[in-house]
Amino acid sequence: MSDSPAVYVPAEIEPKWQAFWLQNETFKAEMDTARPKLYVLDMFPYPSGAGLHVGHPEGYTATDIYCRYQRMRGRNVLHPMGWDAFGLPAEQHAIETGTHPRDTTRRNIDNFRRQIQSFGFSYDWSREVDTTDPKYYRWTQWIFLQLYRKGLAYVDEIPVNWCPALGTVLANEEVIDGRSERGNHPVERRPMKQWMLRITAYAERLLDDLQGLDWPEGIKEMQRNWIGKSIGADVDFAIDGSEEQVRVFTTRPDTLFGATYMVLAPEHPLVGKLVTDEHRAAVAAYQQQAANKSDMDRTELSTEKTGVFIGAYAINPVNGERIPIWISDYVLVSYGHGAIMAVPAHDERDFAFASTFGIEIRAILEPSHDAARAVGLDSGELLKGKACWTGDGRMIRSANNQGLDINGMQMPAAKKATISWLEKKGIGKGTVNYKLRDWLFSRQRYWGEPFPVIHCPTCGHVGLPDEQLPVRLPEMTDFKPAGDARPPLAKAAEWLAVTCPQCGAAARRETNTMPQWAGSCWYFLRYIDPHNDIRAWDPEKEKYWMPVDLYVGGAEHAVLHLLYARFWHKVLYDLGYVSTVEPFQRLVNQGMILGTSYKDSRGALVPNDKVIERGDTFIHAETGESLTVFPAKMSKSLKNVVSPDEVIAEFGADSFRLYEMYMGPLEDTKPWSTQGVKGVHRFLYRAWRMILGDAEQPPPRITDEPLDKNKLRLLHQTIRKVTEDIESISSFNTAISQLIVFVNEFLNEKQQNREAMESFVKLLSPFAPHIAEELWQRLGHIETIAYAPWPTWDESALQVDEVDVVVQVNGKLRARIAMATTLTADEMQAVAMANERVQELTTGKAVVKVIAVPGRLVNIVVR
Ligand code: ANZ
Ligand code: ZN
Repeated sequence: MSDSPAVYVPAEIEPKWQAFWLQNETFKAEMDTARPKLYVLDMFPYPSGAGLHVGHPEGYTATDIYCRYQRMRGRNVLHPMGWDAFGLPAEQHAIETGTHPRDTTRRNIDNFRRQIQSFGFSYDWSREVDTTDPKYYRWTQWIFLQLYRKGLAYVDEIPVNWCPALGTVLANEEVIDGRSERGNHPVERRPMKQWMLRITAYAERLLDDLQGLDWPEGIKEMQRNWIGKSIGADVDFAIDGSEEQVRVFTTRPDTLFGATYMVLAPEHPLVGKLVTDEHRAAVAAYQQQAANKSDMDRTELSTEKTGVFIGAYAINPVNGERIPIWISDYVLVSYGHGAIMAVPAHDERDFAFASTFGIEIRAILEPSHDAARAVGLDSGELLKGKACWTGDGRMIRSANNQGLDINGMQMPAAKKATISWLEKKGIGKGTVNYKLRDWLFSRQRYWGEPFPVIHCPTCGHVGLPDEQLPVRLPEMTDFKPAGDARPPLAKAAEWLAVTCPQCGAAARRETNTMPQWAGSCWYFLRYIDPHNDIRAWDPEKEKYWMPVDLYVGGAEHAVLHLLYARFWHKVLYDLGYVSTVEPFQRLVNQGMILGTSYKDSRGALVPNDKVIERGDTFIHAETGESLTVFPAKMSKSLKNVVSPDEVIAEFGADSFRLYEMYMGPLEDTKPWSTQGVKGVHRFLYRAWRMILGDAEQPPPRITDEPLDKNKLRLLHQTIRKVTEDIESISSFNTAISQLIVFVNEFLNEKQQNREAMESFVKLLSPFAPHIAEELWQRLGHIETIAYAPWPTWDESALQVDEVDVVVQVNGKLRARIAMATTLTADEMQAVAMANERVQELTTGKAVVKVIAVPGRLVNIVVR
């Protein structure tokens, strides 16, 4: 072959095979009910202007290995890729430069596609989706309408972060200490009409169904915490001298006898009614101050407790005591009922508050001696109101003359007894609360999906009929917000005007757009049937391909994306559009890849372009000071971002892929090292040389002559190890180690066994597919290796021969032990020393010398 390089040159083979796969549609997936399917999904990227970073190919390589392996095992594999392309950066770029977000997005997608294809991933490119394509978002809008018609989408007036200086609403992440992250301008909370999705209606199912998922336990736990189910009770408190009542939610109804005051959220609707004239001014001032704090800051345990007394008193229903009512920002208006009964002896935040304001602290529960001792609690202090105890214990001081006596009970029994007493009296009941809030689903942005909803003066909100989809984004050149917190779309006058589909009156379109999460809530369903213009997807295809069997991506999506997608999926399930309750059966999180950074002796960070390598040390280019190396998150400012394009140009895609998998278990955080890439590159070079030779080494003769026992065993060990490691998904690194051992053993032979070489190439192919295709072809195959049958191992070939080894102590025969013929002298010695009889004779004595003759004898000399 004239175009055959004598040595391994990735640049000469990789683009060739990538073109081959694309032209031949090698990885095109077709529904085939005769074959078992496998749906393997990557979290599709946001195509940023910066291009791919080294974290992307980590997960993509892992799924690619799994897919290529499973195809060779005969599975019908669906493995698609697409673009999550709506979002803020393209819009900000548009505001700064006037470039339309669509153009920026298109350019970035082209660059991402080029980069991803340069890795040789086995995607079915005919299924590519782009969330910003009207052909795609038509169906995002359609799903929204399904939610809307089911009563799961509604408009509510809720506080948003409004920045007057920037003239825009900011996301929580964009606000730092009450000021805008960009520009440091003051931000205020102001109520605005927003679209909300009723995810809370699915809280219980989102929680329950986690059970059946093959996900990392940590991610499940994060979802559980996010949903935050609390079991407790609602209790109604009468107000002294008023008809009003205040309802509180408590997880500790057992502590009612210790409730010595009550706290309302500053925004609680009853504050205005209950406040006495004397306290009105102070209360108003406090409310003002609380309005500008985030919920996060307010509930922080460590922050100092603030608040004011409003002059009114509630009646504690268990003992009739008057307890003062305060407002404080540690009580959130959005949780429970926005009001609490405060039990300072048994709740940390209440304890801090009561201590600050001199309110009575009354213990009503005593821990056991052991429990108190374990944390150094002095029970005497607790009883005197000088300490707080949040654990379990025996109830004290907790009885009234109206049929409630929980003294002596432990917490669970006391809770139960109190709840049934409250229920009998009609002043409370057992309830469940969730931390999960409804999902704020509108953004005041241009570059997002328009809502398929209009506002009619007579009909109110009207969802558009399906025929009117998609509602396309209007052409605009000015993407700045319209001022006064109105979104940019409010300026598209022509686009805004519509007729109401219900009554025909002149109406206006909704000007908010959907958040970036929308498109990623269902993209895995569109991949199934991406070109369908009649439906979002075909039900038969959905039944065949769903659920996603394996989903790989970063742990940063542990909660929001994965929860939102599960929510939509359940709604679609209830409507009969999908056949599985959950979308993603198995989830694996890839770990972060860190860069290399440097710091000087004072601990100051030194950007990488100011560092010079001197042998094994690193010095500051300007000061000459020697620097310490440490792994750190890759960042532009540290100039330690590794560019995939450069690594591929230097070492090739196969080396890149192999290196990222060789760095360690998939889930671990790992530091990048270009030295490491060199190492695996050398391995690939040697693999090539093993089969085809190179400039110094003539190609071996490929024969059918049988392998000797040791080589045969190594071959079968390698097949087994690589197979099992790929199945685990996590330990690709040890599979690669085994391939390296194989090459070390087989390298430089004048003659190679065909079956061994072909099996090796197959085992290598999921990891390094370009070189594998090339070697496969040069071994005489015409078809792609992508569907060649995966090799299987033979248990009998793994068997190790054993011989009886004679074990002597001081020259006398003491034992005969069966040992594998493959053991080294050291291993034989270890086996001999572990023998019971030998131990009897050697313990307490000094071992002077050990002689081991492989396959024959071990002699131990002791004194
Ligand atoms: C009395 C009590 C006594 C409480 C005690 C706790 C310990 P989780 O578990 O997170 O659901 N709470 C209720 N509504 C609140 C609100 N809107 N803002 C801030 N705190 C609120 O927490 C439930 C507990 O948090 C409730 O139980 C209530 O305090 C408080 F020894 O009631 B507890
Ligand atoms: Zn109308």
